[in-house]
Amino acid sequence: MVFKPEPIFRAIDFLKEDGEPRKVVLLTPQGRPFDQSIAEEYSKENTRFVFICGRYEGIDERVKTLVDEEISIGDYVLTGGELAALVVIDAVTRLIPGALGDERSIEDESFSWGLLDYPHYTRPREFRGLHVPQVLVSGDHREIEHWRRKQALRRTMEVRPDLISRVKLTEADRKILSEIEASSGEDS
Ligand code: 4GM
Repeated sequence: MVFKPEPIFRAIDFLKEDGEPRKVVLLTPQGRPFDQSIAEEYSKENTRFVFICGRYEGIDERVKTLVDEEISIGDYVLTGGELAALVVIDAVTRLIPGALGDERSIEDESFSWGLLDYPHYTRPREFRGLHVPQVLVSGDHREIEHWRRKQALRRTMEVRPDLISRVKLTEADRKILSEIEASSGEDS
């Protein structure tokens, strides 16, 4: 089953009656692959968004004349575009200043941008025989930053090596990467 054009054209016409500019996004498996950089881009666009969500096999091709951009959240098919729209809305709104309280550390995110996150630990220092790594309780902030960057680089290398090539690595990063390679197999 495919959505016919008329209800979607009417809905968009209705939304546009107030004359406010809007960016119209269609969620579809054929769209531009959604990622953090698109989330950043959208969060800075000072406009309203309309998300068109198809169902089953999609929409009448003519609906695309209403669309500014087609987005896909991943290489799989959903029964409807609604969950894909929610994913985009969630990833974008958390980047809008004030949308989250102080939960997000901009400094932290820019530090690890493009890499996977480093491991996090909370209190207590020991839980059921599982210990927080010593460096994190040392109070040595330079050592802690180094450890975190190394963990982020290591995880990314192991799980998503494709991401490494897209990150701007510093000299210090390259040094850490060679340390990781040299000690592969060890536990540090
Ligand atoms: C076809 C055309 C998005 C199917 C438009 C939507 C997966 C995604 C649908 C549509 C979807 C995705 C509905 N399935 N990967 N199904 O982002 O809205």
